[in-house]
Amino acid sequence: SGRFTVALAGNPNSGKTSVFNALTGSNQRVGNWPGVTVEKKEGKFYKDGMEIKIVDLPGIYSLTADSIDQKIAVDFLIHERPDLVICVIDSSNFERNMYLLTQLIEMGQKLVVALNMSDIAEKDGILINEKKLSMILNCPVVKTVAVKKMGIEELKAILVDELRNSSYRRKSEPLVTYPNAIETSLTKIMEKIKTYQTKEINLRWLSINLFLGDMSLLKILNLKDEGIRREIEKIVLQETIDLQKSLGEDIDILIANSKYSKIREIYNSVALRKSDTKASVS
Ligand code: BGO
Repeated sequence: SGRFTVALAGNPNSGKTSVFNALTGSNQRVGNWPGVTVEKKEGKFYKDGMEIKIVDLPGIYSLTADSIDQKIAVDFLIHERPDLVICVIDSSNFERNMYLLTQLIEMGQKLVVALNMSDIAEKDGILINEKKLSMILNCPVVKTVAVKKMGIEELKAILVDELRNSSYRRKSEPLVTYPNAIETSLTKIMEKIKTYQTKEINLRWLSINLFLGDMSLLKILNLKDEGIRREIEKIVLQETIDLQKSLGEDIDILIANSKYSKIREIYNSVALRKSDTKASVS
């Protein structure tokens, strides 16, 4: 029993609103995110003596802070620390949608993945092995067709299980690794900032995003004074310049490339295309 907060994340058009409606029914209220005119929807459902509040995050492609919607989502995850995040994936656009998911994993969020639009994916001849995907991502994965309310009861049951007592333990090795030079710089920054760590902020995720240029994230750390903040900023900037010089490419491109190559590798190992089976038969 108890009360829990679950955030609903996903790309625009992934079917997030449909999942939200299917989970919460008429038990919803609409307001605004603090300080902005972006709509905030909350709803809840009850199951097995638990009250599960669902907070619908804005539809986003990424967790970097370069749009208001993305900043709202990141701020909520950092400061409100939901008990769990549902990541809604449009299965018919798996690789594109997986980008946000890799960031949520990197951030260390406790996750349940809803492979939505699985009817469209299957019509397109794409069959995703959700058991295998679950093993790779180390979190539950459930297929849904939100408009038809398919998979929603299963999703609710999984949420209850996960909130009670997750059988998934976060792996210590990261899902996505970056070129060696970047990893070395990340380690250096993590060493530098770890004494100022607050809350359960994931230092690797934080360091990656400092390299992506979001210095405002330093606010999360418990820095003693302005001098330390400036010192860290200086180190990050110097490392960034050195990396770009030695790798000959912008660091944000290299980081995105590593994520996409991991996503492609995952997709190739979990997705069966109907044309593949035809090809192997003939
Ligand atoms: C329209 N399967 C299928 N086939 N469609 C789905 C599924 C699913 O699993 N889930 C959602 N949809 P949102 P975001 C529409 O609105 O929930 C559909 O942005 C239409 N509208 O019904 O809004 C869903 O919140 C006219 O479709 O997504 C919606 O993430 C013609 O996907 C769309 C056809 O879902 C986006 C569809 C006037």
